[in-house]
Amino acid sequence: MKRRNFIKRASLTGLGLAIAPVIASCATEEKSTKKTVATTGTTPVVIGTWDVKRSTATAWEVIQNGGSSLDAMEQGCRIEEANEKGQSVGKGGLPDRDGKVTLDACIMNKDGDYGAVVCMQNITHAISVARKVMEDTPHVILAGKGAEEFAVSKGFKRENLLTEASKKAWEKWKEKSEYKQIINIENHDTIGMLAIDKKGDISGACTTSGLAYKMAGRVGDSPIIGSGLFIDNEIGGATATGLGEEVLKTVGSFLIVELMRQGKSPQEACEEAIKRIVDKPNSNFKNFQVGYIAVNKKGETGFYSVHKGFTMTKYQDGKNTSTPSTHYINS
Ligand code: SD4
Repeated sequence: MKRRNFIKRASLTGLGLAIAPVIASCATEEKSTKKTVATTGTTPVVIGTWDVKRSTATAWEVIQNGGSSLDAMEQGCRIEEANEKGQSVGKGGLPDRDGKVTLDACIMNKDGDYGAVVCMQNITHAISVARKVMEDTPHVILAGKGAEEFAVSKGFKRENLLTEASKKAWEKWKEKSEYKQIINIENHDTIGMLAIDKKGDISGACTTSGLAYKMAGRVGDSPIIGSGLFIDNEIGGATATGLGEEVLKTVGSFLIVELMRQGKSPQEACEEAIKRIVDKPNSNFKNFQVGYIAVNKKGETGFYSVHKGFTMTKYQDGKNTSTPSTHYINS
């Protein structure tokens, strides 16, 4: 039954009296949701997880030249994917426990479209393959061999992603083969990026080689919509880094966007999402890191993590800066 007809019929009965306040409050809620949406006057902004100034600068330039936030996200992530020194993204990423580098990535545009690859080998620019999945296939996720073959069919070159440095690190790890979560306190890791372009449109992207020495076939939060990344062009976007299992279990990025929809600032929403993780029964949060960054439609940003050591890079008003995050554990 259409809402208008339902209201009309309900008002002919006693039920009408009972539900009138409910309908009225829904209408107010609808109004107040819309109030949080600023559609004009947004200044462009680019943010990224960790110290990724080269990526944010690249994305910023795309936007300054009139490019879309989607192009900016792809170009920004490609910088880190090609950076062999970064051992958690693209080429040079640390392998799984069998010595294979497997990549996860996703991208999301202003229209709520999304594309991802999971557990893909031998292709450096996972983010660009994810974009092709979004734009050139009827699907949203391609995995493993299928993703790799799709990439090759689109002209991507197969490459060995295991660099000498990452191979050495893996060989050293194999001496003990001890698997424990590493709290990422170095200033570089999985890259998640969010941007608003000159038209005020928001896009996001996230790319990673996942956790070092993970089990073969393991997929983290980074390529999963709502967990590693979520965009709602009316509200804002969020992306995550850290122990993906914990982000997945709380659908962290979607949660942050929904909290912003309810009126929370990006900072408050990131803090609440971290709190959901640490407040879980038997949460082992002293032993893992999770960090979130978020932006709302007005271009306001927020970031927060469980532990010290997380940073966010932001390019806005012509300035490219990395800032240490505030964190839940204060020791
Ligand atoms: C994952 N979230 O695969 C990624 C890894 C990461 O900082 O972000 N590390 O779980």
